[in-house]
Amino acid sequence: MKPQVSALLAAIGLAATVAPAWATMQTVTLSVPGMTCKTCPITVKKALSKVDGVSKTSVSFEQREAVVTFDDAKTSVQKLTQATENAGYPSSVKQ
Ligand SMILES: [Cu+2]
Repeated sequence: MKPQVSALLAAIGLAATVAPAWATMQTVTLSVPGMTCKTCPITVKKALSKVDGVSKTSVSFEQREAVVTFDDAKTSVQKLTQATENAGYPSSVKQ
């Protein structure tokens, strides 16, 4: 391998470890119909906040929804809905 090629690969590897250039913050609204009382959002918020890459979570009991801001390089919508489901509150993306 030519020296300049390995140097380039090392630079790419370093960049990917430190901060992927393609990482973007995304916000998704999840419909969480299973919330039945005012303490349910606490459980849902806690479950979502524990997901690596989630930076902000806002759960509304009245709207039965959770608005989540996350780093799409670290997590995905699927992981978010999985997290609420594991906590006992299946959710889906609100369109
Ligand atoms: Cu409840």
